[in-house]
Amino acid sequence: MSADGDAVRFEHPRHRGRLAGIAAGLAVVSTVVFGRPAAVSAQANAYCGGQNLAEGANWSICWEIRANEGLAITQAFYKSPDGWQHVMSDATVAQIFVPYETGTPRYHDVAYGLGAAMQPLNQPIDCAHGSLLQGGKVCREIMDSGIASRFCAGNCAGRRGKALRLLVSSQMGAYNYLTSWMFHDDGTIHPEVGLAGALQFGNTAHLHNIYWRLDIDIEDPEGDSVEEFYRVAPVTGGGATGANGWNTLLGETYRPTDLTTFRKWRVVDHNRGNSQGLAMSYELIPSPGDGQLRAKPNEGFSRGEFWVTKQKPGERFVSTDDADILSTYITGDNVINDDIVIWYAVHAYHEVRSEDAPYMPVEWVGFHMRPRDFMGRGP
Ligand SMILES: [Cu+2]
Repeated sequence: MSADGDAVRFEHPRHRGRLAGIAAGLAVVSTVVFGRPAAVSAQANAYCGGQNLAEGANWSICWEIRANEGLAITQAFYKSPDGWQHVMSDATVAQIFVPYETGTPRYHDVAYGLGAAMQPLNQPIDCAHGSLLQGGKVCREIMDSGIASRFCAGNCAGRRGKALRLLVSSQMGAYNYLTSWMFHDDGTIHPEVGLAGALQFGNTAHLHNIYWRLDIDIEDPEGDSVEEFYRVAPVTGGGATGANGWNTLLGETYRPTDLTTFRKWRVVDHNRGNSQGLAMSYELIPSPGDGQLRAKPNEGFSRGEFWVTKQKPGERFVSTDDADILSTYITGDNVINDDIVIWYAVHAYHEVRSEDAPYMPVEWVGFHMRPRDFMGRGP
């Protein structure tokens, strides 16, 4: 599906300066159906080809453009020392919710259409070492990602890392959102949104709450569970000792971030072991310094940063101007040993500064997912 052929057609609320119902905009998005992975060790070329197949930095990826979410990663396979392995089936930015501290406006940018608002990229500036695809609106690039490993014992040895990156730019009113997915050669996935453009309402403070939707499938869609990490310091240790563990989330739910316990989450398949016999997983690491937003009672999607739901066709969005959608996906289903979807929100507080005019320096907001016992050793 292309953004041009299936764009959401309605007046852009950011241009009107007022809100209106746009729920109808979500209805026009076509349903994309994927087959199940053919077998362990398949690669993305079993699902897509041409410009929609991106390969490099140990990754093999399918992507497409959707009217609402913009850039969607539809398959991701990683080549570990153990061979090609399936990591992810579908991943998108599912909402950018932008409430202003004065109470209004409260924008729901994915409902308005990040894909419909995509703009051509400028090769030397936006995509210096990559290729422009989709009529110049998508940049595919292999990037240098710095020092990847280093060890010294007499002589020093190191490895330079690289990453496969896909990037698009959407102009939403005065704002310009850059959607970026970086796939590092050590298996780390780094989704980011770059906040750029110009200020929409002068110096009014506001938040950009960015929700990602991630269908992580460890080797196959089945058999996945979600676990939450904690670190505690037993009183008996006098502060000198610590202990940690993982708690399984039993049913569909939402969870807040918690820096005091080093909270993070992982999608784990207890039916799939690495060459050391450990359950294969991918973990989600919150960004340090990220805050929390608990908004209006009818904005239930703001009750937590991390959500887990059972995978169901059509459950793709967080909210519209009129509706809290994500909360309605929490229906009590079990999420143990199943095909599950995780949702993660990052909150960027924008206290306007003089340097934001005339054009804002890009502020990148995101998080990391990385393999945990996914392979038997490091790359
Ligand atoms: Cu802002």
